[in-house]
Amino acid sequence: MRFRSLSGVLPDLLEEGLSLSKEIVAGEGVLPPRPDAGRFKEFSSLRLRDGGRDLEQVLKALRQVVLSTPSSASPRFFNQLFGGREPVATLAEILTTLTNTSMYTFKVAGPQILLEREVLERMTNKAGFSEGEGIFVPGGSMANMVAMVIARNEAVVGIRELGVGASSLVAYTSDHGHYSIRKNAGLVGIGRSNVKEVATDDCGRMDVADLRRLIDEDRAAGRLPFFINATAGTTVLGAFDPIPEISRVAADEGLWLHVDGALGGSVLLSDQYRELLAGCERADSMTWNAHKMMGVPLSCSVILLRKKGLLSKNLNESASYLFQADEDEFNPGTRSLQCGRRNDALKLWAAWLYHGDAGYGARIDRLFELASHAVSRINEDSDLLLTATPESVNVCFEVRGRSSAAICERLDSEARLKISHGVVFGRRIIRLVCINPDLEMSDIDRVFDEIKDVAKELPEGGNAVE
Ligand code: ABU
Repeated sequence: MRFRSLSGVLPDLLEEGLSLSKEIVAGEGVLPPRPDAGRFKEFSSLRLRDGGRDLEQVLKALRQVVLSTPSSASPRFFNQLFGGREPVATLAEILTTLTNTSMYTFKVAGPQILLEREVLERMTNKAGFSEGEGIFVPGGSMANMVAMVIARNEAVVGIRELGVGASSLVAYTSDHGHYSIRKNAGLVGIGRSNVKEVATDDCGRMDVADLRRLIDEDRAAGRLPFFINATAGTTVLGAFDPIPEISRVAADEGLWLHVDGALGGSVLLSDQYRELLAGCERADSMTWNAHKMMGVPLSCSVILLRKKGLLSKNLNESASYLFQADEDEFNPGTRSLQCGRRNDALKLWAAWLYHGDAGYGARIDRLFELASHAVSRINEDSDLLLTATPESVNVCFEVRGRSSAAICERLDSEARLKISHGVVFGRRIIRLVCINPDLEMSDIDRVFDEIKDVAKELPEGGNAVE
């Protein structure tokens, strides 16, 4: 009864939701105080119990939680590789929840399948995979995993049916590549220790001579190289591996080339910066996260394949209870990682429909402008030390003589900035991610003002990491 009576109040709940949403947006200029994780159990109104609660209590609890959650659209949020808010995509995401479909069949999802195809076709074309295909997956790590699985299956005949057995497959990624490459190797039977880390140059780009050396070494030892991951936008420095040179190695050696463009895939939309991904059309697969530089709500990730048919060949299963109508072409469940699959396409399609390639290109260019302003601020301040000349939107630096970790921790605990630190070249650095195009240069200036303010109050500290 309780469930039935509730369905009639949805319009009222949506009104409440709208009012709360406006409150969230209005309050984004400041960050909420950092909650004390250890005190959660003290908030009895948030605890689950045998009986339910009335709607008033639930709305109050929701309000409490949401308003104390940091918003990644805040001008004080620089912590991750996403930030800001794309309004049209946000609306589409809310509507996605209301239609609450699953993207496995045309029968169930109808026009959403066609929109997904439209978006994927645009993305495969942008990547230069004119005869390719793609599918939405839950995040860049999963996109990288699909690529690794397909590469593995293509490398060893029968492996999908018989298992990995005693094959000694080896994958390569740079020492600045994303951790998902190693993690996925552990998940799909390759083995984490069979991911070789290739050295990088002083901008964080893969050293191709070292890649060749490692492959030769592995072949001489009787191992089976099969997969190279080239990163387009490394997690900390935002560096782009040299895809043209890496693709020559892949071609010479007969290896699968994957481009992890989770962060940097979107530069394909910019006339000014597309060159960073030159050669990606020669890759076999590419990860592209639209929830990063394209600003679409999390998550919005695709895996793109140069050759059509590989997704179905490597992921299809028959399910007579599910695939009952329409051609497989219109039933993406025959080529997806998941069975039930949320609709991540509508929000991207809606935002792209609004901005077009041109609007998105301007967005990407703006992010680079913000990053360039940050670099100027660092270069003109003798207290600050730039880690490397950034290739894209991540700007890494240190405050001389002060611990980067302590600075970030103090800024977070005082709810002044959300900004993270990382380790590159044996030093712990602050990573400023310029991913929100709505920011002004003054927002970037404030980052440095806050950082210097906090640094003054901290004792001397170093950033060398063993
Ligand atoms: N996959 C993205 C890594 C998280 C971050 O540094 O924002």
